[in-house]
Amino acid sequence: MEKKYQRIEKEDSAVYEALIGEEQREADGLELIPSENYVSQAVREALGSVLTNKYSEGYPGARYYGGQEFTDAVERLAIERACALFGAKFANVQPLSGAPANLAMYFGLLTPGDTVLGMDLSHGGHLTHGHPVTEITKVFKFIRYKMKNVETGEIDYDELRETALREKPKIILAGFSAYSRELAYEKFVEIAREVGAITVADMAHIAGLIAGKAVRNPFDAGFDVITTTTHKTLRGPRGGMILVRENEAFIKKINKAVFPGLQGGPHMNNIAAKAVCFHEAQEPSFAQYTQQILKNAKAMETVFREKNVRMIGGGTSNHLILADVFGSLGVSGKEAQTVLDEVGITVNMNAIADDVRKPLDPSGIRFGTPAMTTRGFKEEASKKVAEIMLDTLKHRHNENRKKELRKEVQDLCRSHPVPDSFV
Ligand code: DSN
Repeated sequence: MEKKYQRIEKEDSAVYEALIGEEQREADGLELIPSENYVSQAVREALGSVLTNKYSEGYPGARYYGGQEFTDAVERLAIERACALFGAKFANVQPLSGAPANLAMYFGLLTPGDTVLGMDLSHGGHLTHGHPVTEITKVFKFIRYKMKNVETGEIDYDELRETALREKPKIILAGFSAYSRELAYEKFVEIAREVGAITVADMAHIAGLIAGKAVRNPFDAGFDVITTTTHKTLRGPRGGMILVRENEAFIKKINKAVFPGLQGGPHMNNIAAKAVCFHEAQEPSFAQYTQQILKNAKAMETVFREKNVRMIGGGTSNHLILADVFGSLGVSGKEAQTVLDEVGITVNMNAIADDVRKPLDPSGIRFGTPAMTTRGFKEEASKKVAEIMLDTLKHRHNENRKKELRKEVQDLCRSHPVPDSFV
């Protein structure tokens, strides 16, 4: 195998050691954080390209600095491919990540003081959907909807409608970072039309699943805007994006909010990597990959159900599972995360709906299948991983058993090496 990071090794040993350490960690451990994935070598080449040298404030054909023939070409490609992939008329590919994409969407579409109706964080929403700790809540008013039934994951659409009729939000926001079921997008659109709100879906977690048609596209139900990251199920570089289904006035306002409103020069190396990832996501093999993500999550669900572990939403219809390990196994989310790390399985502790425990030591763990599916895991191996997880939690005080389980994880990793190409 070609030796990696040769120049860094020669010139900067401290950084080299960190890079090699992370290479090893990713190869020898199982990554189950549902928002993480492995990118292709092609995406990494774009990220490491000369485009990192260039300032390109503005948009293709309308930049503030010279020398833009190649940056324009690459950003146009990224926009065209994003639009084709998601059925959008317009795209802004400059947001640096998901949080900046949501900020730009809010500032583009709202006036200070306006109201946004989004999903409660503890019921699966996201910090950027108006959690009180975020600065954006000083500018806009955020109100919440929740699940009606935590055991099925059903959203309380009646309450959502009543709240919308009473509070007259300007945006109704669908989307989540810890919710395992599909949303009834039509209901959001119906309620939004009744109150004159714009519909926005933050699909950061499921963008790849939508691109691969493994789950529904909110645009098909009439959503106006989608915000997303590009590095989760979509398997691209760390970055963000905003898509507009058809309203030209919306994209004009969003473009102004991204630049010059909130950001400076776009990261053109990153935009090139987004273009590469969108190209990869157009391949038929990508659709198969996204179907397999769902099959693997279902396989893990089966094991957790057989062992009577409570799953918020009752299981999964997407790539992730949120398990109430404290309620079912008497082990807190933090302890579960730590002990799973010891055997080489990375998950994250996560609050469950209306959690009585604290965010830094909640009741749940959140895990998912995008990264392991990239490594070629199928249903049987996924079940094995779920069994190892539960075995580890059960024997968390037994050092010998944990050593054996660590070995099993390593064997699984060695038989499923991280690939570097997907086309
Ligand atoms: N940190 C991401 C996640 O893990 O879901 C979202 O911001």
